[in-house]
Amino acid sequence: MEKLIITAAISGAEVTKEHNANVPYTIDEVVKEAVAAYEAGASIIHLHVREDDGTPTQDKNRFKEAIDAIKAVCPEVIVQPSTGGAVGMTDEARLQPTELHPEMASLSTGTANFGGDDVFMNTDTSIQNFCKTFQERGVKPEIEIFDKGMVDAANRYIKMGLINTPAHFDFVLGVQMAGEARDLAFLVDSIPAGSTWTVAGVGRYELPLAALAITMGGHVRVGFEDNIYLGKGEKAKSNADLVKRVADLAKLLGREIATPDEAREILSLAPRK
Ligand code: KMH
Ligand code: ZN
Repeated sequence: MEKLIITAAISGAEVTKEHNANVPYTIDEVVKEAVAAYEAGASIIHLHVREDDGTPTQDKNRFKEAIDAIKAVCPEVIVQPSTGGAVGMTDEARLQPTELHPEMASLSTGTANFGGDDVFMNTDTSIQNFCKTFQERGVKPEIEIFDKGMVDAANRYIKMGLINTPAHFDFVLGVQMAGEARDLAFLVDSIPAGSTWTVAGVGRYELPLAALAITMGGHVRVGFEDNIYLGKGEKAKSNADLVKRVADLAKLLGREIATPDEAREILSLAPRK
């Protein structure tokens, strides 16, 4: 089985210091969390950025500042900016980090309910525009899947030539679609042969889905964006705690951890210059 890629989604846009005081807002906090996650075994940092007061932003200068600061300490790590941003942001705002030509960025292929009145909106027109922008800027999408219809949509965009293959999927389970074993199996069975996939289990789904992905040959995303707890009522002190737990589990199950350069090979990204 190929080595395991661990992604650390260190900050998110919706989780706050009120939920867990260790959620990073400032550039220094972001770097500290990214470096600790990398040292614990993460090869990809899925990145949202905030103003110092915690307000989510897609400002490309803030992304550049964060990415440059992370790369100054960990030149090898893959930084994957979000183009989901926060609920309610415009497409124009959300696409800003792709102007920096990152190796990868997240791209959702459908709309999802985020609880209450919050809707993470992605119309067909928007998605096609996102896909074209990714292609023009040479950015590989991590296709963020919140339910099965989004896989079907992604498969249509692939057929239309709007998403290059081999594609890479991230199944974010426990927001809209549940995260039981059968849900993951259904999704994995629905993506094109030759694709790679990772799973981000939200809340209580994080650890069981990580165990499944490790044994099924997929990859794993963890971090404060998805889950702030290590155990019932026990808040993680750092994203590194959550990464380390997956790395330990992988070791126990006999799966080696990929370095960022090995992750680049697995994901068909260009080798690092
Ligand atoms: N914060 C959500 C509105 C992504 O990063 O691409 C969108 C999100 C998905 O987190
Ligand atoms: Zn995200």
